[in-house]
Amino acid sequence: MQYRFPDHFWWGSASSAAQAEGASLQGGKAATIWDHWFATQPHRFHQQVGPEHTSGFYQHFRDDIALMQQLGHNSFRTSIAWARLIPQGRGAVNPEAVAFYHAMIDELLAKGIQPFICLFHFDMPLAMQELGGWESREVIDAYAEFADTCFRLFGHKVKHWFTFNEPIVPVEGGYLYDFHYPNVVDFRRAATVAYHTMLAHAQAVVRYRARQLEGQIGIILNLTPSYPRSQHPADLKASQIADLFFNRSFLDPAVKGSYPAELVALLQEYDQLPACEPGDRELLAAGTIDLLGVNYYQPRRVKARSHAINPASPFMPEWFFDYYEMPGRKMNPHRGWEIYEQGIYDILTNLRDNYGNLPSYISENGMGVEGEEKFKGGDGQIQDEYRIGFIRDHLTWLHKALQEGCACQGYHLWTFIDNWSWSNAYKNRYGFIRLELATGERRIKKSGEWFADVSRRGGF
Ligand code: BGP
Repeated sequence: MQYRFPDHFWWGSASSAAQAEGASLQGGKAATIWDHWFATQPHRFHQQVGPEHTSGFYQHFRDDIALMQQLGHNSFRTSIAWARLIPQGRGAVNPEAVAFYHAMIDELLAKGIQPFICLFHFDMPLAMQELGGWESREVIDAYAEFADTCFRLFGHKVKHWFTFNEPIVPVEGGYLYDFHYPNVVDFRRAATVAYHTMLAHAQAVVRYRARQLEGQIGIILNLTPSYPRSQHPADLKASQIADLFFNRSFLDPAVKGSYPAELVALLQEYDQLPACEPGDRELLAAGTIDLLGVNYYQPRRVKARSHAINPASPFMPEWFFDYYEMPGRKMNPHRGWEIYEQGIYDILTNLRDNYGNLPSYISENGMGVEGEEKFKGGDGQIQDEYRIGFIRDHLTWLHKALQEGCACQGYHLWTFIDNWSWSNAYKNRYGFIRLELATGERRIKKSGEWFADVSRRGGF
């Protein structure tokens, strides 16, 4: 074996409640912003397929968990839907949801699979959005109550908790670039949402620690290294600022308990700072994490801007850099994303050198493929050699990082089974398992068989 991984390495995959459960208005669950947005603007969703059309984990979780066992999983991450557990966002707890999540967690444990549970994966309850979503401090308090309810109900079974998945995405999607509800484009409101999300995160961490449970709490961030076009000072500055906006805006408060001074100064200079209140600073400092989940798909390449900014245009991060297309970059042509395996190593060594080498794991990595049915073999199985290569090459760089002392404890693929992905619906398939939309039939892809073997042998 060329690449052997540590004995207790976490092998598995990740999913989320809204993308897997289905039953989006059943079992006592109330609407999220996704149910609402689809009901009002279905044309914003690929082929007008909405959040009801998932793989149906709510009904099929036992069969699906049996498949996870076949895939050699020793861990699996999903989320608890706030709007299922506490339909109005605060107040009454839904007993059907309590029963469902207990049954799901018990089933995972019975199959030797550690549940990794995230508390917010883009799925704001509509009732909370109506209060202003993350712009409202009331919603922060409601989220902290929800998180504490989860710790009280499931904290003796679940040992790995995550407050948020990719918290920057609802900021970008909902308040900057118009790809999530509520479709606002306004940087200062985006900054408020980002800031309040971290306050909510910190409150949940404080609540978790107060319960003195045996387990760890962390956050999952999509860390996208910012690579400069050249070593010219203007390109370097562009990449440093992109890094401040898109990585350090969440990484620094989560790991160090405070924001980078350069980011605060920059937002102050452009009058974009969100309002702070007494006690915020101390709360953030108390919200540092035990464990970091890293989602990594593709790098961000940038260069100094080549055109002047229209001073009358809205303030945007792109005032400080242009995107850069590197000649000869390796592409996943089925998704239109660059593939740069070394990015995983660069992230982990950065965490080692600049963030105290805190415990981390790769919580999402994966390859989306549009039109994947064209890769079906004669017997109907998806022959996804490209995905095997993708995973293997990323694991090779992860292994190198481990050899050099990085504290990375596992690798989860996005995702277990082809799933509904927000406004992209089923456009890009990512799963170890093929889902036939018409019949609901599940079939392990070639990559799933390969991964099961790697996880059982502890390497390749
Ligand atoms: C990640 C999200 C996932 C999933 C994935 C694939 O950023 O955490 O929820 O959606 O991206 O995205 P897409 O379907 O747009 O390719």
